[in-house]
Amino acid sequence: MTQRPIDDLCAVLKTEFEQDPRGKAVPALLAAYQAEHQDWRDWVLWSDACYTRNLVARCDAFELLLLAWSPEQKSPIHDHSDQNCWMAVMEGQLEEVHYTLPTSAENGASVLQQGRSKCFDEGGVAFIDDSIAYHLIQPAGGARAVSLHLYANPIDTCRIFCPDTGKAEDIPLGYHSVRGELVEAHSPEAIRERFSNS
Ligand code: CSS
Ligand code: FE2
Repeated sequence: MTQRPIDDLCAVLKTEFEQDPRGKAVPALLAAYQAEHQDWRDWVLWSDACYTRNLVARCDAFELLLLAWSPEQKSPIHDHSDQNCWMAVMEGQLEEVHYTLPTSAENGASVLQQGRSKCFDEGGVAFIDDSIAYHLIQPAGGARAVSLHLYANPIDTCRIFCPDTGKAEDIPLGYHSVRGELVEAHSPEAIRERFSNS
């Protein structure tokens, strides 16, 4: 694999997680990469059907993905499988809406409560984990957007929630491409195998 600035970022992130599993330096590292480099653009794919998930790198400690959002393409409300999630805005603007799941008094049913909404501009870095909230992400301002997501550890499945009933469902998280190559069918095992020596 050719070494690119985004690979240098991965190497630095690896060292960072070895030294500090909480990843204190991650927001600054992602912001500095966004400010200085453009090579990520080669690996961003667009789809009319949904936002795309494009894998950059994966190891035991983390995975790094580029997500490409056309206007109107929002994520479902979802959790992060007990992992940490950082999101750096590479292009455009993204809105994050928080949701919490209190148990209602009536027959134990759970309804989602909408929390704060926040817009992140180019260069901004968001952080979330399940103790903070669940969330949905969508591009803001009617323009497309690209974000760089760091999940520590990698997330292969997450829970998504119906906004009206709070009903949860587990879904697999696939990749549309890996380092610029389209992936037809995603298998977590195949991806793990491919990145096992990186
Ligand atoms: N968690 C979503 C994006 S919003 S953080 C995903 O990885 O598809
Ligand atoms: Fe998320």
